[in-house]
Amino acid sequence: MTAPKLLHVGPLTERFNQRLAAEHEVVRLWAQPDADAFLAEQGAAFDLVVTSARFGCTAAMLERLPNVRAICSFGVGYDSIDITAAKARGVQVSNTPDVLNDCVADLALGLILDTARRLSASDRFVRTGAWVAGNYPLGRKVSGKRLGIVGLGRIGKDVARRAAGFDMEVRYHNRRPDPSSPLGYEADLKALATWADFLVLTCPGGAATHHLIDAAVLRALGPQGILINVARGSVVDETALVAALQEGSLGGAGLDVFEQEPRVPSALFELDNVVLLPHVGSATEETRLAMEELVLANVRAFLDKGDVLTAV
Ligand code: 8YV
Repeated sequence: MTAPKLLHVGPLTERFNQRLAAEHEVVRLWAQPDADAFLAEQGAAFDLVVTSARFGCTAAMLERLPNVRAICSFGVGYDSIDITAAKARGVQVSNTPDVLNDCVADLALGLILDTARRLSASDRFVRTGAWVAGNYPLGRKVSGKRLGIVGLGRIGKDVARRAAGFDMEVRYHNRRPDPSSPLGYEADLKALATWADFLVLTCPGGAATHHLIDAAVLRALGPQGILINVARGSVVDETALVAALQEGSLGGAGLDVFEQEPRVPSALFELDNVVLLPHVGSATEETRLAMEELVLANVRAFLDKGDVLTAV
């Protein structure tokens, strides 16, 4: 019997790329001179796809991989993978849930503190020598404020737990109330935004949440309100966000994700009440290693026992 063949869509760390290739027969799609031509000619040879939230796996790609039976992805979000196409063909899909909850929740709190207390902006103030000419303007208090969470999943709950340490009052919006949560539920997203000082997005990306945060929600959050996005750029209407920040109808924003990564609207570079991060929610040594281990464990479990460990 020939060894199962893995298609590795896009590079992760060199450590991961090498470990995967040491354990399995792997072809690196990104190393092919013409990926489309390669898939058209050789796609039928592959049994399993290894990808990530960034590189995904579209229905068109899956069509060129008629013998693939599993997609193992690095990352918790799977909006870049065509789950419907995969399920229709009986292809298993795994992601890397839970191991990144702490780091993404930590980063959400970091963005709350940074936008409200202007950490990055006041660091720039010191570095550029502006301090000698006068004091930095006042920021806004975090402790005791109202925190609205959009998407109370595993990461949202970890944000809520951390916020309790800052004596924050927390309410959330989901499509349906979560009976396991003691937190206050708000069925109306605009009402949550009106109530909240900080609105933190921890919902999945994809069609169901596309532009959920539109001009009306931003207006409801208001000129003192701060939007924090550690979810997906697609959840926010970025054009409306830029306009709200420019006209001052929104107080500030802490953003780890954008609609067209790695492109960030240059209008945001001009605004000091905005903190811009390059999608680093899970990007710590510890968490990325745990995510890598979980992808490898999913691949092994599928090849040895026929089922991935953490199916989406
Ligand atoms: C990673 C992420 O940056 O887990 C996710 O869904 O967005 C991040 O943890 C991403 O997986 C890298 O491709």
